[in-house]
Amino acid sequence: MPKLNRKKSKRVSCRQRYKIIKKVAEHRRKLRKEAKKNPRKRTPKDPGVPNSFPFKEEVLREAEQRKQRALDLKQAQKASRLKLQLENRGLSELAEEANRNDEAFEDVSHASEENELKENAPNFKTHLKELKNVVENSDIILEVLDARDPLGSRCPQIEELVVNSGKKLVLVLNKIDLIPRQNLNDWLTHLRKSLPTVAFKASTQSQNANLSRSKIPAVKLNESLQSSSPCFGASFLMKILGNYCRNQNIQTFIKVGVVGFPNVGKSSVINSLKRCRACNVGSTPGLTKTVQEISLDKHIKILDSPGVILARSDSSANLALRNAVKVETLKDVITPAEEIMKRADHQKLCLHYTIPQFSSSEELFCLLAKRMGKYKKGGIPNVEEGARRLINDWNHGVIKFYTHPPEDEQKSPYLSTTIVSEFAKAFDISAVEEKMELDKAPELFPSHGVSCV
Ligand SMILES: Nc1nc2c(ncn2[C@@H]2O[C@H](COP(=O)(O)OP(=O)(O)OP(=O)(O)O)[C@@H](O)[C@H]2O)c(=O)[nH]1
Ligand SMILES: [Mg+2]
Repeated sequence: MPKLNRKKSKRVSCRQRYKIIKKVAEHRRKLRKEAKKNPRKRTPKDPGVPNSFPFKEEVLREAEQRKQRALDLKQAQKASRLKLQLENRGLSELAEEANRNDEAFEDVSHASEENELKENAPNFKTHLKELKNVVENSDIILEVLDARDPLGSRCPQIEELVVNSGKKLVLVLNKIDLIPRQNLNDWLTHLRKSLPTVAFKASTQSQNANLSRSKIPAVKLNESLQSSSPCFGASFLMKILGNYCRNQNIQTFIKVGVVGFPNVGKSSVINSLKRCRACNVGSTPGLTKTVQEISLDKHIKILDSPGVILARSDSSANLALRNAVKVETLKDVITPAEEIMKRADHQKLCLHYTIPQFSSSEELFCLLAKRMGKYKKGGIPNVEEGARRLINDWNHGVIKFYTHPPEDEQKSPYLSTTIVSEFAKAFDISAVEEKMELDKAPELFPSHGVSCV
């Protein structure tokens, strides 16, 4: 009779056995390798005081007192750190206040949009901390703005913090190769009323060293130079930093922090000043994740910082148009793409993509999807892909756009006339400006592009 409840044999095939042995060996090798990389220091065991020691009690009492003293010191340090934190709450308080103000105006319907923003900026807190460190540790702050939308990429919260902490602020109008000359002149006149402003075109060369720098002032850029990759405006910026060192009689060195929205070209500006690829650069927003210190010369050290968006009231569509969030992470690509379509010249779009005339945004996205061969199941054109293409082209400067300075001047409350004149004096900007011959510069930029309001 066959035996019931017969136990299953534990015998396995040789192949299986060797496989397990190999896996175990591999796992142990990996552990050993990791242990070698981060060796854990073993604290030697306290042997204690031997009983035969004549002054055992005194030694023990002394050790106890030492322990208590160390504990007291630690507590005092913690208390002073807390006090300092409360005093220096500056930026975080401003950010919180901005958040509170935003919440007052927020609608329930904005809840999903907020979630999307949070998903797009998962490192907001760490980046904010890094930014605060940069502001605290620098003597001068360079706020990099995108010349296509300078007001949109300006951050009043950071500016207020910089001005209140007694640091000097300079605006760097970057990517001037993407806007017409007249528009650049208008913006420079507008921005220079409040803060020292430098027109800049960062180098877009891909080599690692010897990035070329043009001696021609940035405002004299002409059409043939527009598409070239060297940087413009670096000599002017270095000159006004040098002026600051001279005027303040700096014997050692100054630290210059570079701040701004994501993707405005902060790292590119630093690379152009250093004339090598010192910082990582790319068209993806949020590429720089930590602060990086670079020595420009023996008198100037420059700090690169991650881009932070403090104005939480900005809709995700607006941020997408400023290339401040990754397009791939956007849940709703249709709204920003519709905004682009509203602002763009329809005929230029048709010519650029070689598509027929369209009457609605959906038709345009459909045509673009068909052009790219992006279809969903059942041969339906993928409109989201079409919209995404439009946003990407907008952000990469393929679809040209620029904004105009506002006609009525809105004064920033933190920029008093004394501060403005103090900044101008510290950088002695007018002396350098004269040489730039802003008014005499030839107007060679074509007024191409689509104006956006
Ligand atoms: N046309 C043009 N493109 C520029 C200029 N400056 C920077 N760029 C481009 O803008 C993109 C972003 O440059 P980054 O220097 O990485 O910008 P960032 O501000 O450091 O960005 P995050 O580190 O993400 O905050 C890159 O693709 C650059 O090539 C410029 O003056 N003109
Ligand atoms: Mg960067």
